[in-house]
Amino acid sequence: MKVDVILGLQWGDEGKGKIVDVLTPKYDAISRFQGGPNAGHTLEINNFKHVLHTIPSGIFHENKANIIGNGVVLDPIVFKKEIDGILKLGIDLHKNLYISKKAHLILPTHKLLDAASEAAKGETKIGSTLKGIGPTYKDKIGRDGLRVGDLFENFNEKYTSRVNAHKEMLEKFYQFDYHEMLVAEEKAWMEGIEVLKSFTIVDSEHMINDLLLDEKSVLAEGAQGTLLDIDFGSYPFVTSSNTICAGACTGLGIAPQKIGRVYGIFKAYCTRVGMGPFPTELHCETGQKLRDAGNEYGSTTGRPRRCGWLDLVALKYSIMINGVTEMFMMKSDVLDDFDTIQVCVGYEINGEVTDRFPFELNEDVKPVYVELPGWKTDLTQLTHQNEFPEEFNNYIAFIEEETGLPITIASVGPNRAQTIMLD
Ligand code: 2SA
Ligand code: MG
Repeated sequence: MKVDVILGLQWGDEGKGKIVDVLTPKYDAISRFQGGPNAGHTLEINNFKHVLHTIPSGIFHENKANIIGNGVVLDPIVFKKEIDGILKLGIDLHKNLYISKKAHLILPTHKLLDAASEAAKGETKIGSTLKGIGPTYKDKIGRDGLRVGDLFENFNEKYTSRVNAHKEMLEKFYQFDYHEMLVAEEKAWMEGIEVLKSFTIVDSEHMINDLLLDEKSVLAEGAQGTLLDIDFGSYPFVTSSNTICAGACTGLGIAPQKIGRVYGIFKAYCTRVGMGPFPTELHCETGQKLRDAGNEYGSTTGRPRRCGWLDLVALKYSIMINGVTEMFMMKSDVLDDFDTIQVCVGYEINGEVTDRFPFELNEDVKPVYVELPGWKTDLTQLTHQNEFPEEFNNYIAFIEEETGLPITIASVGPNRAQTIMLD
């Protein structure tokens, strides 16, 4: 068996949580391979909305293994809150949640370093979610990180040594006053690790490869999106992990030939939360209309998301980097009320039009649009492809033709039921 991967082709918030939940019945195990509580995966079940940050989106189905892989960075405070929230729904995850020994821990001081670093950048800040993601991955790559597996041996010593080093940085480098914040955070953190330790901590790379040998199917759930990838995103306005398909190999410990299908998820338009370039962004009323219709506010931080038209230059780049095999188009219904819809098919850079994603997306990059007629129909009530208005079919066909890939799911609303399979 192989691992199928599901990932975002834009700047995150494409609707991965919903789709993982829809696909879960087909899989035996669901795993997260990168990122941390900067992710907000929203699931809406029977009109009840739940946002997950660290835990894989398969948990609302029984008898599925949910695995937090080695590539993830885990904050015990957020983890405990998530577990408590799910427990309130009557679901105890102790039997079907597994955590990699090699996943790195977000320490309370990592979050303070994130805040200090963003404050020091001023105008040039990244727009981080301030969950400590960057500083934790910095320590991981700098070979100074603490892992879940470290909780069981001489932990206090290791913890104190790391935290002291961070304190020195906060004081000397950033002149950041952390004392009060740290006291409160440390208490919650220590409570969090007790909850964490009550779960099954595993060698997740062995677990996943054993599952494959046993003919079990595994779905790898990406977080954020391809255009936020540390290598291929709009650096430095990116997150600190590999959000792309290759990240599933390193973040789970599976070989490239064990990757099966690669599901690429995109929204029928574009959004971005945080700073950084966004060629098709709309600063006008149309952008606000998209934000209102799509309820585009960050599910982790509540920040308004920037909105714009679909960008096929960026989408094709993401497809290439990930080796996408099929696409799912999300939030199609958000475009229900537009007379015309624009799609970016090229970038004009210094008078020349290209469809290649450039090294830098600066103000010289001007989107070239094709205008398509809107469908002016309420898609949310539809249940089958044969009910689609002609203009919506044309929109799908246009994207398929431009990208050379099939769109196999069109989502027309937040509920599980509003997921239409296409022939
Ligand atoms: P970070 O927190 O240091 O990784 O932030 C670096 C950049 O990555 C962006 N980023 C995200 N973009 C979209 N969605 C994300 N998750 C949340 C959501 C975000 C929220 O689902 O809505 O609630 O605000 C996410 N996480 C990180 C971030 O905006 C920076 O541009
Ligand atoms: Mg999100």
